[in-house]
Amino acid sequence: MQCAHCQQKVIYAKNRLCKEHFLNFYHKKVDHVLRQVALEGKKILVGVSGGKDSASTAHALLNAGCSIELLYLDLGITHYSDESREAASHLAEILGVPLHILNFKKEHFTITEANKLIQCGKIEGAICGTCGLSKRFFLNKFAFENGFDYIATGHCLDDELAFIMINLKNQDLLQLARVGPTVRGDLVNKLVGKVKPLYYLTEKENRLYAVLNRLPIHAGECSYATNNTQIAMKEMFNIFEEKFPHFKHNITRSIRKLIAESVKVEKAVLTSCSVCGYATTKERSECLFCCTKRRIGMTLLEPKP
Ligand code: Q46
Ligand code: ZN
Ligand code: ZN
Repeated sequence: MQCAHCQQKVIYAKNRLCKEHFLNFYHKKVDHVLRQVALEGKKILVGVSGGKDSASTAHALLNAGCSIELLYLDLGITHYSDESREAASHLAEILGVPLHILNFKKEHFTITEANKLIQCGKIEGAICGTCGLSKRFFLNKFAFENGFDYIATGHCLDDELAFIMINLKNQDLLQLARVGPTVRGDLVNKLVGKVKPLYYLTEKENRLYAVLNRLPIHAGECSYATNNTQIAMKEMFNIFEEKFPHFKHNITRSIRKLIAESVKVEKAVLTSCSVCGYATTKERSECLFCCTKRRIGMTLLEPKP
């Protein structure tokens, strides 16, 4: 099949694009997000996981002329963390940018330790919730302490749609106010601004971008992914997308419009956590992360029967 714009062979069938036109299409989608934030001359921290989405984020930001450094969070998940850390190191080498590594084992608890406590009923919650909370906390803390202006993550259209659907399922309309490609920083409350450069791109497009640019990626999955609601939802959306092209894009756009028109959210009043000094809501003197850390810490110290 021939490209819709030139004589070259198609490599992306959905939009009938050759390699060159696919890369143009991809960079335009990234530019669309970057135009919404002024990143020129700003110091950007990219959270990398060793996977295709964050690797593509780092590459696309460099291509757009941004100044980036990478942060890899070592979650301490047996095998998975070692292999993904290697991919992240290789990526930093290829891109020629600094890589920082923050080890959960040194900071508090590993995700493997937390999961054991959840499995035997010593602490409540789902492991992916604890993992996500810890990742967000450390990404922000590291960026704030090291003077970064923005945090960039590999969140893409699939993540956004899954986030929307989970909150609709849970009837948590207030959470829906968090959708969108950028979040403004609030340095008084030690919150660094966030940007999702791949917001308008799908995981499939990110995988193709990573392959075309020969980016080192770790394709293995975390051993706890089978319990991840987001991943289960994404698999269903892929079936819809196959049957109804642009399903993900159109549904996300429609829901964002509905949210903008109907969900009125009062901005939460923030204050400092009494333990770590980072942001928490005025109703909760200890932030959610410190509360989780304290519960896990207390459980680990409990004497064995
Ligand atoms: S790393 Fe962490 Fe994921 Fe593993 S424990 Fe769940 S959230 S599945 S993207
Ligand atoms: Zn072409
Ligand atoms: Zn705290």
